[in-house]
Parts: sequence; structure tokens; C-alpha cells
Amino acid sequence: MKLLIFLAVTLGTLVTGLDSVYSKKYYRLPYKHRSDHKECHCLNGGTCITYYLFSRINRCICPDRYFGIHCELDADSTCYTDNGENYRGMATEDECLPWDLPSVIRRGRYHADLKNALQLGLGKHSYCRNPNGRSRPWCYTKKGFTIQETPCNIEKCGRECGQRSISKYFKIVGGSQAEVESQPWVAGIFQNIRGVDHFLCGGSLIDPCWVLTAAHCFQTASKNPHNKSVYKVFLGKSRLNETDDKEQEFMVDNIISHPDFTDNTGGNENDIALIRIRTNSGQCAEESKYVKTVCLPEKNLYLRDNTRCEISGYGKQDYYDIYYAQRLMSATVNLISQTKCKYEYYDNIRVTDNMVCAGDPTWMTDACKGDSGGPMVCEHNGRMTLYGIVSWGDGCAKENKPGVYTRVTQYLNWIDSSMNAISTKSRFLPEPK
Ligand code: 4AZ
Repeated sequence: MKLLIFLAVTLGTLVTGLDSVYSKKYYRLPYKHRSDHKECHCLNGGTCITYYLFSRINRCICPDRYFGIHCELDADSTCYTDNGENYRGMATEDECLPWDLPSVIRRGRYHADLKNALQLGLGKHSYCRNPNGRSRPWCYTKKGFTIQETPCNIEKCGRECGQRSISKYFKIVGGSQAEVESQPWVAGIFQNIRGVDHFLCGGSLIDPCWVLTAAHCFQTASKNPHNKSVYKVFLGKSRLNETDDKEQEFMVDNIISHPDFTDNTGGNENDIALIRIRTNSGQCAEESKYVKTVCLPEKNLYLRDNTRCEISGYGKQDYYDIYYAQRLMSATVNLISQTKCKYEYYDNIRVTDNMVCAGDPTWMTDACKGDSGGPMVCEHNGRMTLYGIVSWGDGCAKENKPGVYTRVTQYLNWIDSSMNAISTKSRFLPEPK
């Protein structure tokens, strides 16, 4: 019965199609006809073509770089602007599920069957999109029997992370004075105590609005460590106690410490915190020669033992020094085997897989007090990548006692979901006065 109906409909369509082609009205018209018919909804300069033979089937003919039924896909778009809501490129990840997959349609809030799917960039594909105002494009991935939003690794346009203007550094413990241009992602966090700003910790700029640092910086004896109004963040700062026109100053909008941070093990477990920064007028960091973002690592990045990485900060030059370094310092350290660090230098209670150890083969250079929260960056694919956060160690530059760093690759999901939670919330908040 179904087959009969189908045959009847198909024949009917063909006949009306042929009928119109041979009728007087269409006699001189070609079978294909270019028009700007609105029915096609061709985007990006696509041309609507009508096939009269097939009962006026419409199709978009797309300019070179565009694809898709409505020319809605832009093959040349390899980066996103703002939060990527308008990203219509074809970047995807291996695990991304198609937006039209039945399980995505059933379980996801966003899928190809929504009325406004075309508007949101969703369709019969698995490209990264941001239909709900997250901080960057994402896609659904499978998680057990459910699906979850997973951020994509596409880059933001015009902001190339991990690229500094100079890589030379002159002469931390045993390190050298560094020009801030060589570590433009370094942040200095200050805390106001009884009216005086005191240097507290280092940090790294991972996004114009976000600094990544160590959670232990905010574990003070004070009853209200998260009273954000006592903190200030500086970027592009060469000297600790002097201001210049290269530096940018921010107040702290939010501090999110990892909920599972603990120092009960003797080390610092989950020693990571995010700070959202804003100027008095509500702006985030402005990129300059002295202020740039560092790249976050890919989630499976495991750099080899002995890889040379760089640490930088305003921390003490000796464990027993009273004062912090007055200038930004930097030094190189080598990554240390996880087994050696756990079983030879420390123990496997203090050192966990959420940490990475690094030191100088001659034990002459190391991070020290005040460098905490600051970056350990390693070059990967030509970019400086934040591989570790200065966390702890037994003294500074002590033989067989390497520096221990938070292993950033273990926290990429936490970083992303924490940034997303705040960014989504602040869309509905009024601007600060
Ligand atoms: C500290 O107290 C600290 N040598 C930071 C790093 C290291 C030791 C101590 C590593 O902030």
C-alpha cells in the first residue's frame, strides 16, 4: 500500500514537472534556472538554482569556500571571534558527535532538529559550535550512556597564545633577570593587608579575562580568604615595587579555588585556582608586547623526561631571604621522571599524578617562596605552553629536592567548566559600577 502511494506521488511530481517544462509558459526556459528565490535561503552569497524538471527543486550553488545545503559552512574559518557564537567553520574533534545523531536529538538541548538549528549553526555535521553562549565552541561527546558538552581545541582569531616578542633572558634561585616581554603571560598577585599592598603569588594569563594560579595562595589564616576586594593583579610588570606605563592593573572579579585542594598529604594536591580580572572600567587584559596569553596544553600532552622548560616569577632568590626579588626572574628547569620524583626524591603520598616535578641537574636553580602560582612553560609545536604551576618543594634548590608543579593537563576540564560557569552567569549580571 505504501509503495503504491509512493509511486503515485513520484509519477505525479514528474508529470507536473514535465508538464511545466513543455507548457507554453516555460517553453523557452532552460531546465535549470538561476534566481534569487527566497525559498533556497542561500547564505554567504550562494545562488539559488531551481530544477523545473523535478517540480522546482531548489538548490544553492555556493561560492568556493562555502559548503552545506544553504552554503552555511565556511571551510576557511579556522579560528573563532568573541565566544565563537558565530563560528561556522568546519573544525571538529575526533570524539565530536554529529548534531543530527538520534541520541543527540534525544538527549541534547541543542541539535539539528531545532527550529532555529540553521541560525545556531547546527545541522547534519559534527563541527564545533557555541549555540548557548559558552566561552568557546564545543560539541557533544559520549560519556557512558549520556552525552556531555566538550570544549573544542580551536583557536581564537587574532590571539595567538604562547608567542612572546623576545625569548632572550639575562641572568628565582640561580636564575636571571627577565624582560617581561619574554614572559608576557606572567601575573603578579597582591594582597592588601591593613592598607598596604603585599606581593602574594605569581600567576599566568590564559585568557584576557583569566589568570591561572595556585589554590594554596588563598589558604591564608584569614577567615575570609576569598574577600576578593583585597586582591590586585598586575600584568606586564617588570619591577615588583615600581609602576610603569607597560603594566596593566586589575581588580579581582572572582576567585575559584579547586574544591578538592588539600595540603594534608604534605604536598599540595589539586593546587590550582582561577582568577577573573577586570579593570575599574570593566575591561579584561589588553594584548601588548608586554601582555600576552600563554597556551594551555592539549589534554594528552605528556612531555618527555628532561624536557627543558622555563619558570619565572618575583619570588625569593633564597629560601631564607626576607625580601622578594625586585625584578622578574626566570630560569630553566628540566622535567623529572614521575617514578624518580615519587620514589627517589619524595614519596608517593606527597607526589601524585596530578603533579609534575622539575629541577636543575646541578640543583642550582629552582622556584622558591613567592613564585607559587606562577608558570612553568615548555615549548610545544612552536608555542609556549603552560605545563605546570609552581606549587611546592622541600626548600629551594636543595639537592635531590626538585620543585613540584601542578600538572595542568589534569585540570583542563575543570578550567573550562569553571570559566564557563562564571562567563554564563556574568552575561546576566549588570556591569560593575
Ligand atoms: C613556596 O613556599 C615554595 N622549590 C614554592 C616553590 C618551592 C618551594 C617553596 C619549590 O611558595
